[in-house]
Amino acid sequence: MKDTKFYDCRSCNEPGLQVFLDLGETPLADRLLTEEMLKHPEPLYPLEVAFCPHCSLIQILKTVSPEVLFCDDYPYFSSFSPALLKHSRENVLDLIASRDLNANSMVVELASNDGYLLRNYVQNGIPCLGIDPAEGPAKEAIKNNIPTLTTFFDVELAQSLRHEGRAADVVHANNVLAHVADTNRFVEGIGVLLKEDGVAVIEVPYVRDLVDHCEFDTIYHEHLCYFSVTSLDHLFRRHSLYLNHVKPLPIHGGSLRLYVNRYESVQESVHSFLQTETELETDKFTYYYDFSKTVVQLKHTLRDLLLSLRADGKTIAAYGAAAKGATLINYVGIDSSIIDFVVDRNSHKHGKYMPGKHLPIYGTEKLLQEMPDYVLLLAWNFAEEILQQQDPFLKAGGRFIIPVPEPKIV
Ligand code: DWN
Repeated sequence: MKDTKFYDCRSCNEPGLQVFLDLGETPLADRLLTEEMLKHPEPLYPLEVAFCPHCSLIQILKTVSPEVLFCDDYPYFSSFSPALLKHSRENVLDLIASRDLNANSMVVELASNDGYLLRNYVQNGIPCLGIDPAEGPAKEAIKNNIPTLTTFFDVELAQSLRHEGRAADVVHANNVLAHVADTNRFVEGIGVLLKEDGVAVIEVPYVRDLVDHCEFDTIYHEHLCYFSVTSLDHLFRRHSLYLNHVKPLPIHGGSLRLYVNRYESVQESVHSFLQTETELETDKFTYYYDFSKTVVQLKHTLRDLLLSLRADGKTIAAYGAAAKGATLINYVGIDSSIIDFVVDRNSHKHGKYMPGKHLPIYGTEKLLQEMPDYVLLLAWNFAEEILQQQDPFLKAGGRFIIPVPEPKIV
């Protein structure tokens, strides 16, 4: 087993992390390349995944600096997904009603991206503030009149907001808790920002879904942690915060919506998740070691399928210049000898190249133009929406390959 003595757990700070999966030296998943960048060496970083025997947190060993990861040309804009927009709107409308939010309320979103969620508060006249360090998405939010600070969230910012009288009735933090280099300080900051009776509504990918559906491609350097309810409960209690309710969600391949308060009132939903995780032994190394064997098997099965299709003279493209897609093509070894091009609706990604394998990225209209025989769906988490959208391509005889939990042609 790898020597991890230079790494302590990101949550409990205990030593003794146990590596169960090594995805190899990997490029940054959202560092899409321009023509100019292709002329220079591409930085690669180790991508080893470990289990903490003390608090059960799954985490990667390597920390790539946030300034490098969420740089000014960070390409991810949440609003390119209608399903995500609908999901977020429903969440906001539910909170406005259930917490009687009004013009005297304050809502803060951490990692507010392009205003995909806060737009719903602005439309309902509820004061809100977005915080996101990525310049591109933040600029888009500000352009759409969503108050946004283009910076990282930390305890100091939480304290200054509180002193300015902007303590929050609701703090949203979707797909960011796993991303922060200092997990404990981030959670501490949430506690500072929250009003006494406020609620933090946090969405994170659920590590059980990652294991159950072999979603190994959701492992990349932006995602430092992979949470179970057990590990989350430890994390929040360490900062006198309480995970009082948990709601499973289908978004992003399976996530949890966490309701966290400064007071303890733990509901049955949390007890149920904790009980199930104990029964499944998600607090044991073997649960994750067994998963790693499934990942290796999937790598070979998918690669063999693609190679056999190519050997039969078939043409293959890919859909979704997603971060997860970068992990998948680099770990499985899918290069331009297999995939001719990638398409994506996000125009910020057009004309660029995928990390590592440098596959060119075009608009989705290219599918009907080129009519590849097969399309590898790298954004499989939006399969329903994308297959519906690509019905003309399917009707013209095109087929999609959904790569996880095991390769399936539809
Ligand atoms: O945690 C993160 C997740 C939430 O989003 C971020 N660190 C980075 C990002 O990961 P991802 O790029 O794997 O996320 P998505 O949302 O699964 O990426 C989907 C890609 O597919 C985007 O580039 C948009 C594109 N897309 C498309 O071309 N047509 C998406 C939909 C729904 C579509 O219809």
